[in-house]
Amino acid sequence: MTSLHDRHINPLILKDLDGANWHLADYVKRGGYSALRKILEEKIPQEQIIADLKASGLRGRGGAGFPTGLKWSFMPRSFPGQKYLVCNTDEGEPGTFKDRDIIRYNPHALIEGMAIGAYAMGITVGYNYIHGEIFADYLLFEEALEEARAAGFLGNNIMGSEFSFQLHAHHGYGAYICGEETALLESLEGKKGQPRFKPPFPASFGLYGKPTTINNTETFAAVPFILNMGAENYMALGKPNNGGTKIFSISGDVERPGNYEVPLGTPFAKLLELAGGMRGGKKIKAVIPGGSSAPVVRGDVMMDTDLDYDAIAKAGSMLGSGAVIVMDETRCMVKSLLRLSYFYYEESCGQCTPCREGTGWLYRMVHRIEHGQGRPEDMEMLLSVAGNIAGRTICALGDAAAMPVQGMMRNFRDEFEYHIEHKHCLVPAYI
Ligand code: L3W
Ligand code: SF4
Repeated sequence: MTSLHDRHINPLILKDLDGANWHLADYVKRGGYSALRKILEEKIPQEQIIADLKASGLRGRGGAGFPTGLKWSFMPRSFPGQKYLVCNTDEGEPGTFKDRDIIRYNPHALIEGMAIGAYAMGITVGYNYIHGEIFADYLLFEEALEEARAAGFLGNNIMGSEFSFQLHAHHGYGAYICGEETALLESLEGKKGQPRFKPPFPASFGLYGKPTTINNTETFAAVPFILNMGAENYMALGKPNNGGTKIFSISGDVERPGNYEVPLGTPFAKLLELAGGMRGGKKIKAVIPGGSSAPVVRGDVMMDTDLDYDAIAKAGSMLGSGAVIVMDETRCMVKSLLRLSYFYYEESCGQCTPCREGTGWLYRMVHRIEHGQGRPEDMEMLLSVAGNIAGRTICALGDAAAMPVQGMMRNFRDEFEYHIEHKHCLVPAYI
């Protein structure tokens, strides 16, 4: 799936891309590296850049929505040893496919954003950890890094200034859990990718135990645009607490799945319209608005919901990474949950008992309901197991496995009960 269409609204990162214009010269023609140049030429103070990011309202685009300016302010500027900057391009959340398009079509926006971050936090070394299953994009990103080094935008004394920043790419091997920030750091250190207890957060104990700032690809890529257009103008694109634009990866039963960059606060109905509407004119049944970890929302509720952190939370779910999975009236919710439950069972790293055992338990229960062997007590048991995973694990994968179950029980309980009672599906297509 690609973003190579022009059905965006006020796009920044995905504007005017054609698949061939990802090179440095094209990016410079689009105004690229001017934010970094201005910072270095005018010696803009580090605190000013962080203040601008805070004013822009930019929130982490990887899933948690943590305020970026605040995160950057955690980096101890006077720390005597090595500090690191890390980009998380380990995009593995089912439904999410935006970050690969950024490194594929606009890699220099990410490189410039990371260089600005490194300057603002006084960091000299950075890594971009790229998902193992997009190896061709990793190779392209390596090419973009070479272009930036050759032009003096990376390396020693960038653009003749005193600022030096070495940026390297690293590819993983496709494990979902390596997208969790501390598992990513373990993997980058060459160890098994298993999450660490937090706190301490990477801000104080990160890569090789040193202070580290980790942001998502889209977060870094937005930075040059924010500084060029001004923090207030960026904020004004969205709405308070939800500044700027967001790339939504829309998939499922829509006519034109793909990546659409729109202002935060855009109605879901408008995004669906950009994506060509429901495939074959079918009726909308359900939407998972923020990647597979987010609870499902009923289609009619979603049609009245705006795409921003607060509105989606009000609808009982989360904006997450912006992966919008649309399901039409022919979709069986039991079958959908079966697929999701298998994913988390398969991807659990196995460190914590509630997640390691609970994800398998959830999967086996949904499997028997789907296959006509469900028992009436399974309904409460599903909720009980999910409730005993959520909040009791080292990392968010436990919560991510529990939330889809809780969302399905809240919104489509009748479908599960029907499966158990009649031993087949309520949806005509599956009978
Ligand atoms: C210093 C503190 N730093 C928090 C930092 C923390 C992290 C960020 C957010 O999960 C979510 C998850 C998935 N001092 C701090 C602090 N930080 N308090 O802020 O932290 P946190 O713990 O809220 O979230 P997280 O562990 O980063 C991320 C959800 O995203 N998700 C997953 C998406 C997957 C992808 C992908 O495949 N690309 O994006 C989808 O919704 O469930 O809730 O940096 O260190 N006091
Ligand atoms: Fe591993 Fe699951 Fe525990 Fe996360 S919650 S550390 S994935 S076992």
